[in-house]
Amino acid sequence: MMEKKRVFLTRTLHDFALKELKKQYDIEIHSGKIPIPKKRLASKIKDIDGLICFPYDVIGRELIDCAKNLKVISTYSVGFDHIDTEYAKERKIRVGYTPEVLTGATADLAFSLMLDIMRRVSEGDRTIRNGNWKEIYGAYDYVGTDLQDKTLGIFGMGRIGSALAKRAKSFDMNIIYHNRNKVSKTKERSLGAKYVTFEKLLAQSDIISIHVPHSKHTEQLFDKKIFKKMKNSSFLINTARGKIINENHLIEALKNKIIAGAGLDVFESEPIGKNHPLTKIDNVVLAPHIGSSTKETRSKMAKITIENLQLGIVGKKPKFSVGY
Ligand code: 8YV
Repeated sequence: MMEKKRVFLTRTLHDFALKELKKQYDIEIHSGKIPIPKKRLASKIKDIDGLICFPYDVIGRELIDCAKNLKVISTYSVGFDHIDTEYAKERKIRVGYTPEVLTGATADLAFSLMLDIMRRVSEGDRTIRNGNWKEIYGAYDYVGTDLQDKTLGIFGMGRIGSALAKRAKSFDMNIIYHNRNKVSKTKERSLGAKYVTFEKLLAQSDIISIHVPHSKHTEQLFDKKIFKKMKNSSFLINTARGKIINENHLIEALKNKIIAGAGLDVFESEPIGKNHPLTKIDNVVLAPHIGSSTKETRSKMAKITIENLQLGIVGKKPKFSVGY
């Protein structure tokens, strides 16, 4: 009998997914410290045929070099900035990822951060919980900002950016976007979105929502120079990757009211604790990296992660494949 192929998971997945994997492969799941320590992963990757990983597992060149039989890296994420995909390709290792299924959930979260920061929902929740709601608010108290008629600037008009535009349209917002390439005229019309340069996006938006991948081109792109180009009354939303923003500069910009507020689901280094400087600022709403975190979406992601692995492990192109 042929020996079963070996698959290693850096963290557990849904029961249905494990059951499916066990039918075909010899699987091992890391338990204990998350993320898996580098050394442990390096020793595990040696003899496996397939790897299932997560965005906090750094799969660099050195680690890939430890692999002798690896055919596929299947990440449980749409982002793949944690994987050296160029080198994986060179080594003929397929890389699978999970776009599409998490588009709606992530756009919903971006929208809820925008609503929350502009209408001060979490801030109000803190006010009540801290016992600071002493009298009914009057004409000038606790005012937020309308979404309707405001200009939403979408930075990155891919799947998630487009889904956000669709939502914003029904809230009567004006939508502008910046992207490496303009989207088709038909798509622009259906989304009611207008292409602008990056400079115009910064200058005209009342809210900027980030939907680009993290790469060497976008690393720390949003820094103090950029914040100065944004309106003082504007809000910044980030559900993409924390490293796209210079967090220290953002903290300064929020404290000094260079911009009005921010809604963040991602951070330079995660998780952040209760003493992180961002937790001391009122004009920011924080979420613990939950963009894709709905029951429905997370199980769809597991299904695709497995499908990608099953294809890649026999040398086929994963259903959603990076590079080749
Ligand atoms: C995480 C994400 O994968 O898809 C991405 O790129 O960052 C998230 O969906 C998820 O939180 C599991 O860690």
